[in-house]
Amino acid sequence: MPCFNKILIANRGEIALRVQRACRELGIKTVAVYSTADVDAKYVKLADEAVCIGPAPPRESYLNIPAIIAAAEVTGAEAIHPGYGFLSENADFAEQVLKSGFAFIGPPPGVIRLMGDKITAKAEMLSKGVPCVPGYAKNLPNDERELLSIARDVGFPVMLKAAGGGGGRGMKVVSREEDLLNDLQITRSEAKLAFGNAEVYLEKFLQNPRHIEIQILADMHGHCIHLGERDCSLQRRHQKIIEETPACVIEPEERERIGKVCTKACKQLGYVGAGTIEFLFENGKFYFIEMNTRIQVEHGVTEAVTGIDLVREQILIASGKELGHSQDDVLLSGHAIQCRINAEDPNSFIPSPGKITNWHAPGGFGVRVDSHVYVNYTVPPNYDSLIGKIIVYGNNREQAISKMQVALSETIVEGINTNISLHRELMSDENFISGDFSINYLENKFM
Ligand code: MV4
Repeated sequence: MPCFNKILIANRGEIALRVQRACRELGIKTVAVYSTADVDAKYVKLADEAVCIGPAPPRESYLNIPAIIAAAEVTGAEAIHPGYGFLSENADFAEQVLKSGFAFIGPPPGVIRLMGDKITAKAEMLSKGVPCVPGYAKNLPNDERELLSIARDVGFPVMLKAAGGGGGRGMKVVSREEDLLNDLQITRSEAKLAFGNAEVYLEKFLQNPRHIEIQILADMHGHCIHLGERDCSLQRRHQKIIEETPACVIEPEERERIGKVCTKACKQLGYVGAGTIEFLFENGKFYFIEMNTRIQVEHGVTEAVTGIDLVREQILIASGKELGHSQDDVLLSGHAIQCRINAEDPNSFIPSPGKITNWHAPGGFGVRVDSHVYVNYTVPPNYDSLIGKIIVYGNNREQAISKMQVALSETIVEGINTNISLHRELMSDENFISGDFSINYLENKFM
């Protein structure tokens, strides 16, 4: 007996295909939803059923809550998987899914809301013993004297962050005392406009950290496990480019320690499903920044080293099953690296939508390609530029890098520009190979 009979996948592209495969393996029927820009998409053709939910602009289709819920109703789906992006971290969506009688494949709306507000998220994590960036985890006062005293205690440079932001939106570094009040007012009004929330908090600005995130899985029965970390430091303008696990800077004892801290906090939070706790890591210390309450683009590297199918687990958890793995079952072995292949100009990073006239995906032992594209597929201009992910798995980091070099050498994409040349360059970059990089590395290298 499958846990659900039919799942609606409220997403597009490679993740829609990824979720569909997990459903099919579990014997669950799938409903795809698509915009008019995605009529010819592979995930639409492969689904058991497909429903058009609106025109190309995301607001009118993949973010159109009534259209998605109506699609679930007419097809008789029992659960909705939101993928990543779009509505995946929208607490109101999760709430409406539940109210309409469907299961939501993700955490409870209350937890999504708590983690979506970066002030309440940080306050929760602090109260549960998770190490955070030193700062002021409340809405800042507007009184200049009070404000200065807070910032001086934390120590300049500081970073102003909007409670409604996250993922790099609504942040400002302040180096000089005389700029603080003005920068707060600017950050507040930008935040009010962008997120409808003018609350801003403050942290010590960490100058050269790595971005390390911990993957967790929690069921409805109070069990929670961690699946190690991912190093996502190689990014540009908050778009991750390369992710890997394990991080070369984390020792096994340190992993166990931070993993326990995370699972303990998630149990106390009543977390359910797959989640990621993001940290900055500097001088051997972890500092919590945000929690992501969705499956992430980079989940495949964790799957490679743990052998655990995270999307399958998400589905089973949402159906009420107990976790099929205890912490002692989770053995991390080998090393995995992911390169995100984007349809973009390799120099300007400007998106490069259009028709793919030739496509050859790499293969071989330890090589996984998650992609929705094919020859003659047209990458629409309306959505993000990810056209595929190459994930390699080797016994150690050196082997994984060699595998990625070979995989990239085999990859052919013609008709559009891609960042494959950038990946080829990075796989033989001295600092990447030695593991000597931080969140600033890519931007400095190409400036
Ligand atoms: C920071 C920081 C330095 N100090 N917070 C950016 C995305 C959001 N998740 C948090 N971010 C940052 N918060 C303090 N106190 C630097 C960043 C940051 C960053 C973090 C992770 C990965 C890439 C980044 C790129 C630029 C800035």
